[in-house]
Amino acid sequence: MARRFARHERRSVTDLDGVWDFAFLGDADPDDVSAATIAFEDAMAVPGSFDATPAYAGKRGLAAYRTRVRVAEAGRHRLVFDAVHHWCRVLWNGEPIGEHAGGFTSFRADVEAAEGFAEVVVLVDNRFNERSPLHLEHFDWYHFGGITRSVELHRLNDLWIERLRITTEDLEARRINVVIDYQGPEQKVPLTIECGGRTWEEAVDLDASGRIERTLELPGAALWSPSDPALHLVEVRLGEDDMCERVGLRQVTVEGGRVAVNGEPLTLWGVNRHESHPNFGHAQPPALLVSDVQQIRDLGCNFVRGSHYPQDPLFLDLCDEAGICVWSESIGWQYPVDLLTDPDFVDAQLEHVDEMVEAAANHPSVVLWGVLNECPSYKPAARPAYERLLGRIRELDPTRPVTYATLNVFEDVCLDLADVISVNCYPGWYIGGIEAIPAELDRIAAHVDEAGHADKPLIISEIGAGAVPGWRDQHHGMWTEEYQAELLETVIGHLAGQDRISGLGIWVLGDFRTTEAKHMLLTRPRGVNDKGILDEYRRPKRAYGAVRRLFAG
Ligand code: ADA
Repeated sequence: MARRFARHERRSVTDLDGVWDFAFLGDADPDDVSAATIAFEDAMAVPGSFDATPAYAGKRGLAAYRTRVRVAEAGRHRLVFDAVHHWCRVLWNGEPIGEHAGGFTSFRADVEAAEGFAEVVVLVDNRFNERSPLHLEHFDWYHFGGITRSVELHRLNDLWIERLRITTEDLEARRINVVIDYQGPEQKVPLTIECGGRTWEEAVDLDASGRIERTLELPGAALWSPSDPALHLVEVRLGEDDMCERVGLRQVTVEGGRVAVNGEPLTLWGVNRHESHPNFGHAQPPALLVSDVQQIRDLGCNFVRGSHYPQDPLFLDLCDEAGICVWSESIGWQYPVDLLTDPDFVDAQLEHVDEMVEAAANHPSVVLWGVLNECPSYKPAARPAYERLLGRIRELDPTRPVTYATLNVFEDVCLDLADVISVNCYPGWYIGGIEAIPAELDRIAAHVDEAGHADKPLIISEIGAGAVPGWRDQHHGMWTEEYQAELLETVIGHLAGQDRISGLGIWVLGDFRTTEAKHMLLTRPRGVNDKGILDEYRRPKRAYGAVRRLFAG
C-alpha cells in the first residue's frame, strides 16, 4: 500500500494493487448477481476509476472486479480497502463477506479462509441511489466509481492490533499517550513499544476491554511544526502481531483568533484540493500526489483544505513531511435540510466521520476537522445535525478544533458550535466586481465579531474565479486567466494588510470535472470547474504565478 512507512513488519500482508479482471454489468441489481456467472472479459487497474478510462468513460452502473489471492495458511484473514466508490459488496469464493457505502474512507472485510487459492470479487456501484446516501448527483464534482485506493490482504492470528491512537499529552515533557486497541482472548503476552531509539517492554494481561493505554516520555524528541516537521515512528508489538504509526509531537490550539501549533499562532495561507484527474478519476497515483504537494509547497502554502471529503492517506503522509497544515473534511456538499433532519442520513454521516477520524487522527498535519460543506447552517432545523456531527468529532478527538464552511455567514445559526469560523464567499465572481472584494471581506469579519465570535479564528475557506485555461483577452473579463489572477491578487493583498482574518483557502488548486447535472454544466465551461489555479492536468495558469509571488512576499 502506498504509504511512506511500513505499517506492519511481522503481520503477513499481501499487496493486492495491480490489474484485476473486470466486467461492467450496467443496470444490474447487485442482489441478482452471482459471482460465478460474471463474464470477466476486461481488465482494470486497482487503484483506479473505471469510469475515467476510455472504454467506460461516464458510465454509471454496477461493475465487478476480480482477483485471485493465495492463502498460505488457513485462518482469519482481512481484506483492507482504502476506498471504493460509492457502494460495494465484497465476495470471497462467491460468498459475501462485507459491504460498504461511501468512497474516500477505508473499510475491512474479514473471512475465515482455507489454505490455497481464493477468488475475491468486488461488486462496485457508482449509481446515485439509496445504497450510497452520502453521494448526491447535484454536488459540484464528478463522482467517479471504482476501487480507487489500495487493497491489502492481512493474515490475522487469534490476537491482533486493531488500531493505534497516539496523541501528544504534554509538549514540554515530550509525553505521548499510546492507545492500543486489540482483539483476542484473555492471555498474558509480551508488549514492546519502540520510539525514538527507546524501547519499552513488559508482559501484559489482555482482558475483555480490548484496550491498552500507555504514557511514554521521549526526552529531547524534536517537535512537529509547519517550519520544522519532525516525525517519529511508534512501533508496537503485541504477542505475534505488530503495527506502526508515524506521529509528530505537537499541540493545536485556538489562540487570539488564530489556529496555533505549539502555542505559535499561524496565518493559514493555502488552497482547497479535490482528488480528481481526467485520466484517473478519484484514484490518485503516488506520482500525482507528490507533484500536488510539490506545487502546494512551491506556491508557498502552509495550508490545504481537503475539499470536500477525506484525502488519500499518502497525501496526508506527504503533508506530514512537508509541514503543510490540513483541514480534513467529511463528505458533503449543500445537502438539503430534509436530509440533515433524516436520522438514517445523519447516522450514515456519523459512520463516515468515525472512519475519517480513525484514518487521519495520527497525522500531525491534520490541524482541523470539518463537516458539511455549505449545508443549510442558516436553518434552525439543520442545527441538530451540526451539533451531532461536530459533537461526535470532539468526542473522538478532543485535541483538534472543529469547523464547517458556511455558505451564508450572515444568517448562520450554528457559528457557536464551531471553534473556527470558516466562510465560503465569491465576491467578484458570483456577486459584484473585483473592486467590491475588500469591503465584502471586511463586512464578513465585522459580522462575525458582532455575532459574538471575535475570539475565534476566521478563515475564508473558499474564494476564487473561473478561468478557462489559456483563455486571455485584453478586456480581462470573466473566464480569462487575467481576471482570475487579478481577483486573487486583490484577495491576498487585502488579507495581508489586515489582522482579523487568519486563513485563506483559495478555491481551488486544480480544475476538476463537475457533475453531469445540467444546472451545473451550464455554468461550467468544458464540464469542468475552472476555478483551479492549475488546470486539471496541473499546468499552471496565470493566477498560479500571481499567488506564488504574493504568498512568498
Ligand atoms: C462552493 C462549493 C465548491 C464549489 C464552488 C464553486 O463554494 O463549496 O465546492 O462548488 O462553490 O466553484 O462555485
